[in-house]
Amino acid sequence: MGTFAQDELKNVVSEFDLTGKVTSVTPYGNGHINDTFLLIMDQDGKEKHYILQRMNREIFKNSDELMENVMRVTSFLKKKILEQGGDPDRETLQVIPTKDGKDYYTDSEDYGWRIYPFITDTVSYDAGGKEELNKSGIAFGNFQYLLSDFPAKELHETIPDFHNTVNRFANFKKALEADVMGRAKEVADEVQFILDREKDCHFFGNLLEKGELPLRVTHNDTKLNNVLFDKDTGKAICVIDLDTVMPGFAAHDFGDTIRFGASTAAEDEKDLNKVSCDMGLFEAYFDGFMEGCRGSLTKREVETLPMGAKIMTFECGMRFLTDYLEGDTYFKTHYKGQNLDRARTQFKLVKDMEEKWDIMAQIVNK
Ligand code: ADP
Ligand code: GN1
Ligand code: MG
Repeated sequence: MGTFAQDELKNVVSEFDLTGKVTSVTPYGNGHINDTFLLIMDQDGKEKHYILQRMNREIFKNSDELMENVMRVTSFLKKKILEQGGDPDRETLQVIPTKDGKDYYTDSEDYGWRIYPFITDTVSYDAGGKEELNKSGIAFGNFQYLLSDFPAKELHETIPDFHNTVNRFANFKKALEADVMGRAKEVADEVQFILDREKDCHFFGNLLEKGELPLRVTHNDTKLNNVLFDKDTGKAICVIDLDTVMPGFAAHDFGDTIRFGASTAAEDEKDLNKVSCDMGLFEAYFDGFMEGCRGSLTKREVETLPMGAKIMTFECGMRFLTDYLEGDTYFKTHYKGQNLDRARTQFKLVKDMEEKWDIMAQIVNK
């Protein structure tokens, strides 16, 4: 993350409709996209926590549209949660308005900033066991279920072609040909791995064209650390990071958690011997996801879940390698070569999933 002066951060906070005094603003979380801070305020002697975020304007080109989506989705969810007797203060993000009633504040460099109440007594995980995977499956399945009658046409496409794998492949090839950093020579094996699987990129697009799969309102970034767990009950209570809620495939939401959460190692693990896709975690997430979706998935959708896991992992690997070739301009990195390490773990996972194909098919057909 870039460096931010405390005064600058405090000035930003002063633009929002919040009472009290700022106690501290410190970098927070492990997201790869936005600049996220934990904001602690003293409000009449009470300590209150918030999440302050500077939105990534290089990635999300239109903050107005992005925040319009977030407002639409969060108010829709709030209504549904209330109807079901839940607690919207803990089960959905809510947006703190600025003093002049806007959903976000634009600074002098044209960056958009937003504040969410911090959902207290929760924790997010970068790795989990069966219990966490199962619970997060229920949460992401339920998220999709709650949004099943959301008017999808009202959503802006915050990142065009976000999970268009064919497009991601084309972008990868462009980056490879341009080779602006001179890094292509280091990654010949990874390049070949991708080229060998070009036909897989067409899988979901083809099924959509043939009318075999429905488009749903999906989250599109179902990483395990994009769901908050209640510290006391252990339940996954709130799905966060709503920047990419857009029409998509159920299997993509399923697959993206498997890619990250069912891996036996970190996303940037250097020792590939440690990296595999754990079938126990796969099954735990599958069971939770099915429970959360409450029977809303078609038989064909369920059959495509293993492919969702493989394609999301493959696509993410391609995106990491593309970013490495382009000089690490998209994902936040903390050391040189981190995107390459990330790409390698993804390809190791893809290979492992290919070897475990029958087990995955058996689990989803049970
Ligand atoms: P990014 O798009 O960069 O991934 P996120 O919106 O996912 O940013 O936020 C980064 C991290 O901040 C999350 O993984 C989570 O740990 C934490 N976080 C975000 N919003 C909240 C919230 N409202 N309450 C508690 N923690 C939050
Ligand atoms: C990013 O925002 P975050 O860290 O939850 C990315 C995802 C990738 C993921 C890889 C908007 O997710 O698509 O799968 O990194 N989000 C965006 O870890 O590009
Ligand atoms: Mg995130």
